Amino acid sequence: MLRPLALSALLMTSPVYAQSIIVGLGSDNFDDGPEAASFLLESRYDVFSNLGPFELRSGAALEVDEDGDAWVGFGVFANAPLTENLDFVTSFAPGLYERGDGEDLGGTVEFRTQVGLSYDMGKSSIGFVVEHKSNAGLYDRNPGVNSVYLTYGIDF
Ligand SMILES: [Ca+2]
Repeated sequence: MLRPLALSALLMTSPVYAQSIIVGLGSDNFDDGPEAASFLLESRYDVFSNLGPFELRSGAALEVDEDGDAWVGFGVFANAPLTENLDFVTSFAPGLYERGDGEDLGGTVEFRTQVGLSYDMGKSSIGFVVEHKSNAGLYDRNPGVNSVYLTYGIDF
């Protein structure tokens, strides 16, 4: 079920559509175990609005980890400058989770919330994000899972 969605996410991350692409390497379930190496791929589109100090962008995200768990989502990404080059970043994205051999998160719909920092290097950026996935009680079981990523972004 997730394969067409994953393919769509990959197409959406095409430079033809995206303003920037972010790749990340990290750890799924780093705090609770079993931990798994995880890969992140995201796209960001143009700023569609501002909210206080935040620039708001829409974007797509795909995560696949070592134990075969996958999540794909689409949501809102916000960043606010802390210094000339350093941004506070946060995002919220509803998504779909397909369990491999890892955590049973309770069901397919899982919401991802991120906070982190991003350092702007002109046409690229490096960052660090911590994230939490939860189904917000849609299912009987909702253990949630936390992940961390180091990220590298390229602007087009
Ligand atoms: Ca996992």
